[in-house]
Amino acid sequence: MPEVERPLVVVANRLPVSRGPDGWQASSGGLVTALRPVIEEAGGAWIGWDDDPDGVPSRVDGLDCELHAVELTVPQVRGYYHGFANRTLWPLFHDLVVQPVIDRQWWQTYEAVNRRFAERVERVLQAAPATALVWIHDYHLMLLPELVRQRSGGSPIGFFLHIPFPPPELFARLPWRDQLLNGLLGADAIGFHTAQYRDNFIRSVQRLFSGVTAIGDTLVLPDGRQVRAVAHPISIDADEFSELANTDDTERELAELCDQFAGRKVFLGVDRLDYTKGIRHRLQSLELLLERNPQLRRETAFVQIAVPSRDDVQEYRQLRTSVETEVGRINGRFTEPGHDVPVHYLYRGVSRTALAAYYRLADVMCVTPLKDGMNLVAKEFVTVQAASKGTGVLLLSEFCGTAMEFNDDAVRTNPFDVEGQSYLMESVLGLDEVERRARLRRMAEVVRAADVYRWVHDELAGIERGSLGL
Ligand code: GDG
Repeated sequence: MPEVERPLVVVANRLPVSRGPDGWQASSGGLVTALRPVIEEAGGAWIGWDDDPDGVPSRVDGLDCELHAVELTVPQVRGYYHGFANRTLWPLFHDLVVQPVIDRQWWQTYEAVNRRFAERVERVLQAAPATALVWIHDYHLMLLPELVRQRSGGSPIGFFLHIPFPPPELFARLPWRDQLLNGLLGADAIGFHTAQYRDNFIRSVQRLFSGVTAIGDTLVLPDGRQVRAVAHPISIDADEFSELANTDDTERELAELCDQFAGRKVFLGVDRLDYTKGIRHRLQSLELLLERNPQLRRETAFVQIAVPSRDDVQEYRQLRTSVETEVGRINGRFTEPGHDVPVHYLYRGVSRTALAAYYRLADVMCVTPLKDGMNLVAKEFVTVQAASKGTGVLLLSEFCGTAMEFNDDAVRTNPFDVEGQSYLMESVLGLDEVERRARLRRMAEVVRAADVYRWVHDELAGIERGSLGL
């Protein structure tokens, strides 16, 4: 556990709670799990946007943390969230996989909402029992570090970006590039998943601001203040996933799936339905694979879990239509009379137990994003497979953060090369079992050695050090 004695104030777009059939509960993600011990030790608060019509409670069972909901109007949500965050920043920061929309009204709303968050942070800090550490998350709140600095009374401020930071040539296309950099530079430490994203950020600062010096991972601003830009890869709770791999419930779900897919090799995809995840390219590769190999039409199954995401945004609705058209075409072309369809498409999330069972079932896990900050699905898969002595292969895009950590133990793919990817899908089926296990073991060791607890520790310690100018 990190040696943090200060109260912690986390600021993120969303609060870490959701309303289920039995009332409000803490979210099950790795970030919340990893922060729980820190918050319980030193006290803490979480500030985030509340979109529940009846409001969010100030505490929920199982999470010893004050919840502070920021209410936003419908036009604010439209401009700040659906607009600037998800249609301008998201595509720009994912290497223009689709074209970002530049809209001045959205930008003004983004600024206004960041100010609203800053006012709330100020109020929470004033009520805190001691100088708190403020930890701000993600691209929705890039102006917040500087706004908080102006009002914080000396609190250490950290920012973590969960998505890639683009190369300076792409970032420079944004009309408000200087304002965003200035906002981020209000932090004492800025965290990125990889050294490459951090270097992109440092190069952008140097390209756009004169008088900033970079010494290693420290930026010295013209007024002498120092800001650290660090690479801290996010991860998962490896113990939790290792346990989940072998519970009775997981075994039960797995037994059902094994019956359903008996005698077939299973390819698996698990993603939010997002155009960055490479789902269409993956399906096109599958189509080529089945076109070339008629026997595989009966001998393989492709399961795609597509978790609904951002369906208020036009590009996401279009993506859903094209993915579903693709699935229909493949099944229409290749389903043989008396046999199951080749593609099983689930447009929904599944329970964590079912997810673990699918990870165990998969012979080939396809994590093939066109661009992805890290990708936790890949880390979860290798952890579950290694814990259950599986022999699954990870087909991993070279354009995600996880690829930097797994090196050649994952089978690397370039998802833009649809045909090349289809040959890889074919060849991985022939990989030797001993070799597969050894690869899984090594990848699972990488995940265990740098799990989400380590990430929280490194981040918080880095923010403390940054605030002391060390
Ligand atoms: C962003 C960045 C970065 C998925 N399907 C189900 C389900 N999931 C869970 C997975 C995993 C999480 O959702 C997805 O995390 P990813 O990292 O893969 O992707 P993003 O949602 O795009 O996350 C990404 C991440 O932030 C963290 O910084 O790695 O690059 O884009 O944990 O398990 N969970 C359940 N059912 C599902 O069907 N229960």
